[in-house]
Amino acid sequence: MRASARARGCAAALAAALLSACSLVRPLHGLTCEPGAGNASCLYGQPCDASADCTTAACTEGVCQCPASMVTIESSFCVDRTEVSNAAYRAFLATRPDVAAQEPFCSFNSTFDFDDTGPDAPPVCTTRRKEDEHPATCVDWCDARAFCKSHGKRLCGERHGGPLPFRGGMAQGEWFDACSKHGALAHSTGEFDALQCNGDSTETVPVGDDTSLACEGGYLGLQHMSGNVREWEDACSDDVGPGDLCRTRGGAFDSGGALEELRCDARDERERADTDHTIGFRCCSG
Ligand SMILES: [Ca+2]
Ligand SMILES: [Ca+2]
Repeated sequence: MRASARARGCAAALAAALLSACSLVRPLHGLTCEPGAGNASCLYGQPCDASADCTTAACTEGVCQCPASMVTIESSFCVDRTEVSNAAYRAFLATRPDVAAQEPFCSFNSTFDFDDTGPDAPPVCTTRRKEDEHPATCVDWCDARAFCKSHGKRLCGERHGGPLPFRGGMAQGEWFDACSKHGALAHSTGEFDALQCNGDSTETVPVGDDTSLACEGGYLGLQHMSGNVREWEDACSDDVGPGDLCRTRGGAFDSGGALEELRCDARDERERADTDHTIGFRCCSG
């Protein structure tokens, strides 16, 4: 039964011409798809027994697919429909995630909490929009990484995972591909849509949901890739610690409507430990 389910899943994947073979090796991890191993070794379209088998973070009817809360990009990988919300981030905090489980370059990060209270919090963070539906801001790069990891996802970076070269071209990687519809769009909405997107204001707007199509694009279902909050990406200058520079993408509400800042290929560098009311994130998988 299980073997035949696998066979069906594999056949479906092949029939859809999603991937060249069911034994495809994950490019960056050297893993071969092993349904049932629970080691996130199977790519989009490959067979699976459980979601833990999939790099996409979801196994549906025996095939690795993108979760409903993500958009499928070119039958290859998955990107969160929206920026991560305060509600989602608070749910993560409620699980009491362990800060000791971070990589050495994040060992400085002693808390995953929002940096919006107490005497050391940046003033702009103490006044950030904290409602459930607004984006999670005032979290550093390591906080964002840990959140994504807790969901079987990752910060968007190289296709199928791993960091992008910090000094490499900006027109590459999962986040850019999603925002630009694989290079076809300058902004996620094509021409920047100043009415629908939040690129010239004083605060965030809600991240959006299935009933709100505000600032939708590059691919259908994605929202606020241009503007609202700039988004942490897995692209850092070094693997040392809090002072490493890491990229953010897409511009934010404080971009003053500057089209150059809001482009899919715009670069904005912030320190890994930086927290700001203009910086949020979303996750990728697959
Ligand atoms: Ca932190
Ligand atoms: Ca954004």
